[in-house]
Amino acid sequence: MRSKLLQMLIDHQGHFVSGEAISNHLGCSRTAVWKHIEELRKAGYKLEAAPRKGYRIIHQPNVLTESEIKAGLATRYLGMNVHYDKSVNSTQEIAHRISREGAPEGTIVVADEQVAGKGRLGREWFSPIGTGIWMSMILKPKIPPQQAPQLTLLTAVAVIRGVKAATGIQCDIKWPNDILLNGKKLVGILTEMQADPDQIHSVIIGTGINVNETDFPEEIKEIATSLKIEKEEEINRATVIKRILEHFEELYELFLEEGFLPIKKMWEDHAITVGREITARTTTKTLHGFACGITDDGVLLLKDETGEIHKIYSADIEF
Ligand code: BT5
Repeated sequence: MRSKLLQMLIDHQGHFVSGEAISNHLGCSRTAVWKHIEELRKAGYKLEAAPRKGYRIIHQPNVLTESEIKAGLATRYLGMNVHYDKSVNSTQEIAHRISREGAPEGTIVVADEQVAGKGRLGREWFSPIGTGIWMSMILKPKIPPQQAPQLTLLTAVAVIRGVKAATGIQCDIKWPNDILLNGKKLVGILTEMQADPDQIHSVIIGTGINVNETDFPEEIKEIATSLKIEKEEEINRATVIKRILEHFEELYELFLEEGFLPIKKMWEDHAITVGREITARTTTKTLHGFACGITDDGVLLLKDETGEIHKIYSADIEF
């Protein structure tokens, strides 16, 4: 009910919506409308009420509650279930648990803060309260487990498009799981799986996006940035989430129908890893050479100085 009301007010942003129109739309009494409006006010929304005109929205708080994410979200299933907590260890942990307990495909887990946010290989992900997007998506694709890493690249394209749609900001993709803005890390993606050798139970895709951070800890100060730092204005996190989910669902459907190839082409339009000298650090070795491209499966190809081509499945890349 609250998301429907919010949606209606957001759709008419700046204009009044009459109490009667709201009660008809929601199928509830005028008194019930008034109660919902009061609830929204308590949650931090500034709403103007005028006699005979109705209500209009003046200010939306920068919150990530279920109603805020769902209001105006144009997806069919992604984000239809939102699991929101103010503070968690890691949204990945929660997504794994609720997925095992039966949460449907498309469920998203969002938190305002992570106290033990995870990067790859046990690294830490800095996730302070109230500023960024710390989100995990639960997917249950019927694909062979070895194709799951392609979903990291698909997510990168969806995030690039979603951020562009919500803010106008154009970012770049650094293979495999980083999105950079002006050369600094804006987004990290972590793809994890629950699977048997030949069957996926679920893929949990974690996305950490620096949105309204103005400062970072010493260790990442030089390498990290946020949308606010670059745009010099506060960005509404729920809007960014909605646009990302919409692009993700569209690309995911395409991926399930036609495979990775169409996604690969879109990915290449934004990738800055390819066509340059790089150093790739895998867990077992360090390779230097020219990044020639990615394969049709999303694997990075690196040509070393002897001309040998190496397939790189996962690594940290330096330019
Ligand atoms: C990643 O790992 O980039 C994946 C990050 C995924 C985070 C999301 S948030 C929602 C979900 N829940 C989780 O617990 N995790 C996911 P990796 O490529 O290993 O990069 C980690 C490195 O990035 C760290 O060692 C730092 O150097 C740097 N880093 C940490 N926090 C950062 C931040 N907020 N912004 C930019 N860089 C950061």
